[in-house]
Amino acid sequence: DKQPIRVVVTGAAGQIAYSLLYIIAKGDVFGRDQPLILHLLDIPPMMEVLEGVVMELADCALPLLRQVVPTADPAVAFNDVSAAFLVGAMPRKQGMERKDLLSANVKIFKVQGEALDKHARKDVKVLVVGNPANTNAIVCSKYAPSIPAENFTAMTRLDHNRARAQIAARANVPVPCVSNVIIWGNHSSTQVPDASHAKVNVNGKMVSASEAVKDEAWLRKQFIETVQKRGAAVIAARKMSSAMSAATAAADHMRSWFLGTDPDEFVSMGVVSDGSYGAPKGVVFSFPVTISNGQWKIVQGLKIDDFYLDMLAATGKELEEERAEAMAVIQA
Ligand code: NAX
Repeated sequence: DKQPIRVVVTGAAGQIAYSLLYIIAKGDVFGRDQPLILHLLDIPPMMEVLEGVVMELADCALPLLRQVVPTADPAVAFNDVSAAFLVGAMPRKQGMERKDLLSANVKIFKVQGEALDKHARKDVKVLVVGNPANTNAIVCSKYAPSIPAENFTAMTRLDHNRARAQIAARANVPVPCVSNVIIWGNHSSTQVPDASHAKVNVNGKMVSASEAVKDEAWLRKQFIETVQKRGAAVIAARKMSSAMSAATAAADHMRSWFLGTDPDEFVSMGVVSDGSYGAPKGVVFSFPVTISNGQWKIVQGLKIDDFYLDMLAATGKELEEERAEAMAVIQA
C-alpha cells in the first residue's frame, strides 16, 4: 500500500475549491491507488464555511481520503505537502485599481511562498490558479528560494481546454479527438490561442485543425476571440466566474505534471521562461510542454507563423510589465 501524500488547496472555502476538492479526493489527479491527506487553507472569517466543506468531504465517504486538515495558518497548511493548488487570491472589487489588486496579491503570495519555503517538501509541485496567476507564481517562487523555480507553475489549462472544445465542436468530433492546441503567454485577454500545431482525429485519420475545420478565417479570428473572452462570457451568463471548468483544468494540469503526458501529446502550462520562442526570460509564460517523470519540458522547434508573432510579443510585454509592477510593490 502506498503512503498517503499531503496536498494543500488554498481558497478552500471558495467556489473553484468546492468542485476541485471532490475531483482530487476521489483519485482523479494523483491516481486511484494514492491515499491523500488534504490540507484546506482559507482566511479566518471563512472557517465556519470551511467546516461545512469538511463535513461534506467526510460524507462523500471516499476511500482514498485519509485525513482533512482545515486551517487559517499557512504554517499548518503547507507542512510537508507534495502538491499545492493556490486557488485563493484577492478578487477584484468594484472601484479597485489594478495596482491595489496587485499589491494585495503580492502580500498573499509572499506569505505563501515563505510558508512553502519553510514547511513544504522541497519537491513540492505548485500550481497557481488565483489571478493574476502568472505573476503570482513569480512572487511565490521568489519567496521560496529553497524550492526550484521549475516547481512554480500557473494555470492556462482552462484556456487550453476551452480551445480544444471550440475546435471539437467546429469539426464535429468528440473533444478527446483534439490535442496539441497551444496557449501562449499570459492567462489574460492577451493570451494567444494557437491551433496551427493541433491534431484532430477525424474518423480515425489524424489531420490538422485547418483540415478538420475547413475554415482558416474562423481559426484566425473567431476561434481566438472566443477562447480569449470565454471567461467574461461565463461571468455574463452565470453572474459568477468559471468554477467547474476551472477546477477540472486545475486537476488536469496537476495530473499531467504528476503522471505525465501521452506520447506525442503536449499541453499548455505557465512555466518559468528560458527565452524559448522569443518570450522574455524569467517571466512565467504559457508554453506547450511535454512531461515525464514529473519534469516538464518546453516543446522546441515548432514553426511559428508570422501571424502569431506580434501577439506573442504583446503577451510577453504584458507579463514583463506585470512583473515590474509586482517587484515595485515588493521593493516599496
Ligand atoms: P472565490 O472568491 O469563490 O474563492 C476564493 C477563496 O479564497 C475565498 O474563500 C477566500 O476567502 C479565499 N482567500 C482569499 N485570500 C486568501 C488567503 N490569503 N489565503 C487563503 N485563502 C484566501 O473565488 P474562485 O471563484 O474560487 O476563484 C479563485 C481564483 O481563481 C480567483 O483569483 C480567480 O480570478 C481565479 N481564476 C483563475 C483561472 C485561471 O484559469 N487561472 C480561471 C478561474 C478563476 O477565475
